Amino acid sequence: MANAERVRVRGVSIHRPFIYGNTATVLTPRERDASTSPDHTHRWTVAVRSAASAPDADVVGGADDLSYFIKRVTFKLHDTYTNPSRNIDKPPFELTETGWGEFEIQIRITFVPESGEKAIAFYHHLKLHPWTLSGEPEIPPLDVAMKMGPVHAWQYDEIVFHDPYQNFLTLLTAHPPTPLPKAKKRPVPYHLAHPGSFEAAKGGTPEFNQEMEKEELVRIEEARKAVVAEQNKWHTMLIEKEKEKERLQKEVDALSL
Ligand code: SLL
Repeated sequence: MANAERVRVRGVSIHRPFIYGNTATVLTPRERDASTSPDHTHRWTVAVRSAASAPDADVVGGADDLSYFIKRVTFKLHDTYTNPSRNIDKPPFELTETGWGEFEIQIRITFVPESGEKAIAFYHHLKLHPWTLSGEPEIPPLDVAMKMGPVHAWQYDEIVFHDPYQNFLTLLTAHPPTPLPKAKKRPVPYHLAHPGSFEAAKGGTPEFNQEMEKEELVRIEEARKAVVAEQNKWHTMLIEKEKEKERLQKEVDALSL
């Protein structure tokens, strides 16, 4: 590689949106009978994908091939799995398994060598059981869960590269990500906007859209206001109690004279 390409472009940050998460379905009684692990109840797929979905695809995300900047994705499963550390070296960067329990999956993304970037690692909580509203039983029975359709648990994120090498910057700009759809056309890939997966199943496979970011900002702002209001309430309470303490202390002092 020519030396000029190994120059970092200072002051430049470039990002790539991506999603990570899982989809899970309940195994049919027939699938369970045929399985060598009859205690397994679900089939799930964990994946790292582009945020935008391909038109009419029945998967969440994955419109773009990310292998121009991702070399390997390692999914580190629970120790109950044989060879828990699974390397995926070509797209799609995903892994399908069966099992009976939820657990934390460590996801490690290794970038192409010309990036000069360190690998990044984070966790995803493998979700098998449907999102429920508070007050509902935590985990619906399997036959009910099966009727509710696939469970989707996906997180949107952005990988930011600071001061990238010139050659890596050239590579990234040659692969602009497919933009997310502006407006909501399908259900969103988590429970907040559509409590209960029945609705999700009716609306088809969920997808990320640009409105979700604005909606999240509104939620964050509302939460911030609620925290400030709560702080003010307790601060007022504290001052009142301190005054009361002072008053009572004076009474005690007067009595003990
Ligand atoms: C739980 N803490 O108790 C979790 C552990 C483990 C999940 C979940 C099967 C592995 C196999 C499997 O689903 N393990 O049989 O290969 O819920």
